[in-house]
Amino acid sequence: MLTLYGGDRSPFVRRVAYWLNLQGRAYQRRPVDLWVRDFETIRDRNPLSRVPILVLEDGTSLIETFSIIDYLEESADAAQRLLPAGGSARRAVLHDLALASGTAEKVVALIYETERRPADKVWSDWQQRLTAQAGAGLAALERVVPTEGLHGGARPNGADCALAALHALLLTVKAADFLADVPRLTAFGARIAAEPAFVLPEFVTSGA
Ligand SMILES: N[C@@H](CCC(=O)N[C@@H](CS)C(=O)NCC(=O)O)C(=O)O
Repeated sequence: MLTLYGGDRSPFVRRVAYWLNLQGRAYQRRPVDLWVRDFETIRDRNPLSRVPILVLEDGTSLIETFSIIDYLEESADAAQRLLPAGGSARRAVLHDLALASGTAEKVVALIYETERRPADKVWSDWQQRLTAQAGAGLAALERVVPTEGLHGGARPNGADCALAALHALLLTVKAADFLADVPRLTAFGARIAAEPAFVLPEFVTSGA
């Protein structure tokens, strides 16, 4: 069986988990503590001690969300794929997926800056830069988040996975109230949380 390493606070782990669910793939989940307990032991799966890691049935470890998604798309039947096969339709979904993923990267960096660093070592200029980048990403996403239904229309697509993962992350941020400025994403997040594939009950709620 496939094994997904990482906890539900990580928007990258979440994106992979949603993708697996939507493709109907069986997998087990392994939350990790990257800060203390598993920092060294996880290195034989990813030398960077980073999640997500997807371990295949033959023991191969896949790292980096985009590479994991590439594998899931490439190895799925056409009907299970969450990205259009090619052309402008594929580029459009990948654009919105990348924007949501890049925004999540900035929010994660802000969380590291404000929650991981000792308070007397927080660099406020950097914090402001990250907040501005995340805010600009969110403002751009507000223009592409659907006002009703899903990004993928009748069926969730890869951009829905990235948007849902970003929304879930924003619910946990202490440093800034991003959700106040993104009503469309907020409504979308509430809608998509009702979809069975987007419910991750086994995940721990606080880990990376
Ligand atoms: N570009 C990577 C980012 C993964 C990432 O930053 N994961 C975080 C958890 S949200 C992590 O493992 N952080 C620990 C670290 O970077 O030291 C991907 O998409 O897989």
